[in-house]
Amino acid sequence: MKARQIWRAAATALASLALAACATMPAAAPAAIIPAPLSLAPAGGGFVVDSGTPIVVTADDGEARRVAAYLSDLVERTRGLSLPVTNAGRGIVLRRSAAAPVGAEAYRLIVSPGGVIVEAREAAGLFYGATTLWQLLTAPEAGPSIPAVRIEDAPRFRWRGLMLDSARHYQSPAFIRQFIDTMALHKLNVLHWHLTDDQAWRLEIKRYPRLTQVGAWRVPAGAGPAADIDPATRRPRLYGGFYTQAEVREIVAYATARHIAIVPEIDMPGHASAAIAAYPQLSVLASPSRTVPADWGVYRNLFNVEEDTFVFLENVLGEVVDLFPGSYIHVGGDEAVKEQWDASPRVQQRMRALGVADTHRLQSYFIQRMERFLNARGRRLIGWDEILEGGLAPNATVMSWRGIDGAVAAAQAGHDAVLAAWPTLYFDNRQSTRASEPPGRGRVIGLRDVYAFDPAPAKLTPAQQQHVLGLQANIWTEHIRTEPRVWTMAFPRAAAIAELGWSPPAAISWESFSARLPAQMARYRALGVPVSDAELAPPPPPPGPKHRRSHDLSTCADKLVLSLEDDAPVRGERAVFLIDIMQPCWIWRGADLTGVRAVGAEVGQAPFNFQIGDDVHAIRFRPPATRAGELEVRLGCEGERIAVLPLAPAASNPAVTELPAMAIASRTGVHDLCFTFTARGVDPMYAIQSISLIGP
Ligand code: TNX
Repeated sequence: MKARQIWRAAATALASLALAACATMPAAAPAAIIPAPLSLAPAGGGFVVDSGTPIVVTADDGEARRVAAYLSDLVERTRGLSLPVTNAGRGIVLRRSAAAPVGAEAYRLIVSPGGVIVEAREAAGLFYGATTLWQLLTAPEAGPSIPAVRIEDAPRFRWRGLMLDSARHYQSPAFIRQFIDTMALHKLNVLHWHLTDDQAWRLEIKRYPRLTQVGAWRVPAGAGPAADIDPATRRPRLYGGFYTQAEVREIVAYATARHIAIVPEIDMPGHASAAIAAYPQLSVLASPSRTVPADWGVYRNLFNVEEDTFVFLENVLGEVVDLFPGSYIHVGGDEAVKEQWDASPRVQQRMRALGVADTHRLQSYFIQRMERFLNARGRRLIGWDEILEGGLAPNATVMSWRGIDGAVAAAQAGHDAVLAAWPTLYFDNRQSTRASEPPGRGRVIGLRDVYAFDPAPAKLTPAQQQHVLGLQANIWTEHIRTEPRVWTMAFPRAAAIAELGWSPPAAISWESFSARLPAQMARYRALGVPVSDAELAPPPPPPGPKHRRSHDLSTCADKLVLSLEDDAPVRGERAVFLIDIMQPCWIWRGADLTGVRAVGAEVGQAPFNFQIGDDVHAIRFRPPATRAGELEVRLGCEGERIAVLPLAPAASNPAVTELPAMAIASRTGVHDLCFTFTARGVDPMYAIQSISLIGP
């Protein structure tokens, strides 16, 4: 007991010393709170929290008791302290109070030598106050004593979100819950859940069981998966999964308890191939494909506009509304190429009957019908910015992904908007040039780029800015195949989204944010969440003078650069290539050829599984001289060809193959080496894994 008191006194003294030292630093830095609070005033002394410190709630406040239990559990898991929840005593008081700051999400947090008080008008505010307290308890300087402080806090925006694509790749319910947990610790409050797409339908709909029986399963693209025979069916093994309604109800309750609204997305009228494979009568075509496709990109498949199809979609939305209690239902609306509608006599006939002049207006008619259905059930429709084309539904909210123009147009028309702008808020982009980055889109969007996103663009007048509900980042998962990779792509970039969405403009400072980042990284470690260390890791050593991986080379153009995962082997480690699929061509700038006698290469093949329409004809190759084709090495892309490496050894190996090195004439000095493959077509597409210059 004695020893403990002395330790406490020492800790308190240390803490106040630390505080004195911190007084000259920016206010937000020592507290290491992300997102930074609206206001924070350090005070004298501190309060010791140790095992046994009670969390005190009034007996009749069930909400406060729930927040207390949540906080106690979190502190136990991440600090190893066990804080009992009680109805009396000196410790951490959680209370709802009419004297608390105004706003459902606002709270006040006071730490003084006498104890901690978290107060808010509503449960959400209390919850956010508790997460801030948890951050104080897990800041690097958090010893047994937390420094005295007074925090008054409230969010800048109402919509602070992440979109997770569970269609392209499936994540387990356990993952979704942990993802929700982690969002909540950032005061993020919207999970936009992308549940249907061309490549899968992931939500159980009782009335239409084939949506998940058929629509949730596909054979992944490429030769590897095609040859991976499932002994049970003697057909290629299917990839997929879906969420049962029971699982969804659990997930929704879990999110609700963490003050996160789930906005489900049922994509229409495009991105509909999986639904059409399950119920071909929904198609514009007479005999559509009965299998769920596995290519990425934009399919031409649209729902038809028969009355039965609207009834089908309304029945689906009826079940969706029953499952998801939040205000917003997302109906997609993106990338609906109108080709099939334009070409179909039956669709044209329906358009005449409906009095709709063109197919853009038909999309508008379609979305408006869905809006009427949702509004009648007390819900609001939200869609991607294409729902502006052909006329916006009267009460719709626009999710602006093609830059911020959709938000500008929506706000000008008096509609609400959410910013989800490509490319900065697209977390399928890689976050550094390191070869260890998970696969993704090739553009580099680092933490700092995300943090620099302006959620109040000057292009919007102050009145229009009132219509911006907030922002979200989108985690599209074409190239994010596994759960650990979702973590890495999402965090800590989502911490920047949280701060942009919550903190006041005056608190937005990269210097301050990056000073708070190490504490946040320690929290991720304590939570067991495998996030990206791209921002804090030392820069990778410069690539060697004789060996380069594709990520260390430049692409010759910047058309559609992907960091693409090999499709083979089907199980186990796969190679990742940096490749511009519209112009597969790599440059090693300034290669020193002095003494180099031969060039070697490791190459892999990626299935060309991209629906890019006529753009595919713009991908050009030089003609091959041999059956399997060749890798050609030139001095500059139009210059002298100095080596030809036949691809025959790679032709029968779907995984990475080391080609025999080819001798080159001796040269001196530095040169730009250009690498291209000869080919007759795009599929499969060869890619460079690495190049070696072989010396004397
Ligand atoms: C465009 S953004 C899409 C998605 C893709 C994404 C890939 C939007 C509304 N549609 O279907 O997954 O690009 O980055």
